[in-house]
Amino acid sequence: RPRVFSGIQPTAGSFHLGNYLGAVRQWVALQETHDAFYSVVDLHSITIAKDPAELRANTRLAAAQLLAAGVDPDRATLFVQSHVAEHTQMSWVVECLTGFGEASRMTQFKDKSAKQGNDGTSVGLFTYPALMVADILLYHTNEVPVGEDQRQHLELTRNIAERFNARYGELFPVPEPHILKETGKIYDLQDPTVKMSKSASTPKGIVELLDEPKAVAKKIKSAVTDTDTVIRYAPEEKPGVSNLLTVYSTLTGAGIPELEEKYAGKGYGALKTDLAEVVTEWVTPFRERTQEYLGDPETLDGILAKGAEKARSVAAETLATVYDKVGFLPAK
Ligand code: AQP
Repeated sequence: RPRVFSGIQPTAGSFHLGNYLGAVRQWVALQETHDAFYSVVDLHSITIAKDPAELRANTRLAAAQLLAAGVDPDRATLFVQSHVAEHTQMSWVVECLTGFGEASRMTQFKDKSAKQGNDGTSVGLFTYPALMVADILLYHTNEVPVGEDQRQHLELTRNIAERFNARYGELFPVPEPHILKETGKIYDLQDPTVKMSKSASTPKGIVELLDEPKAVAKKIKSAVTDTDTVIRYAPEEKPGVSNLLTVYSTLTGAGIPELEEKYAGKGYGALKTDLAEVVTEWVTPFRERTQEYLGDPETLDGILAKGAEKARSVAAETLATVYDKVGFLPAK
């Protein structure tokens, strides 16, 4: 079976609709056909200062949400990144294979560091993509299900895999991004020209999956559309309506043409009211399942311990091979 690896930061507290439709939904689908490794990437989340107690709680919360979304620990290996020390060890090797200029060109770093200023930007934010490359390579990953915003980091991963293979001898498959055209970028409800994002969206622009269902419905109903009234999928011309149609279509399985036909001659109000119901019906059981997992931390921690053990066994073998190829003297 081909391998997939992906990660999600525990930073968020609640996942948002973009995380789910862009990434986590694909994780659930791919565990059926692939050997899947999914991680709550807590190491990644401290590039920006975090309250320790909150980080710990949010790590469990992220794992609970993944399980509630359908990640099945019998099918996929679910683990916390910091439980597998090989990630940081591999990361150093990747850093030494990455050019300073190459890392400086990462747009996510440029955007985030511009916002935080030089003194507010940690070196960890700069080396974040190297850690992500390490995450992926450790599992000999073939495919990486992520949102569009991760494409550049995936491109870097491919380059590093090739560079390692060329310098030290063939070891890593060159991983492919698994980014869906339809849902790779879910847009902010208030500004449908930018992605829905934890750090940049306003509270009205982002649907948090653990929000009160009523609050979710209200946000959908007040989504920004346009001054026209026609319900048509046209991302360039009508980004707001198109974004709503994407969410509607993905959550219900109805095709976009089918939805365009259903709402022909009806106003945006009808579309929003129905979509609010669709999303509410999805988030309500999701919230309940998340609470159930959180209510049983022993079971949750047990799943994560088992996942870490499995991940560690694969990662340790890869790291040993990497260390050997790089030329480190084995410890006796
Ligand atoms: N708007 C989005 N549309 C589609 N996919 C998205 N992803 C994030 N936003 C969208 C994908 O979700 C996965 C997890 O991302 P993360 O670990 O970076 O989580 P986050 O911090 O909650 O994501 P944000 O909102 O994007 O945070 P900011 O903007 O603050 O960095 C990834 O696969 C990502 O592509």
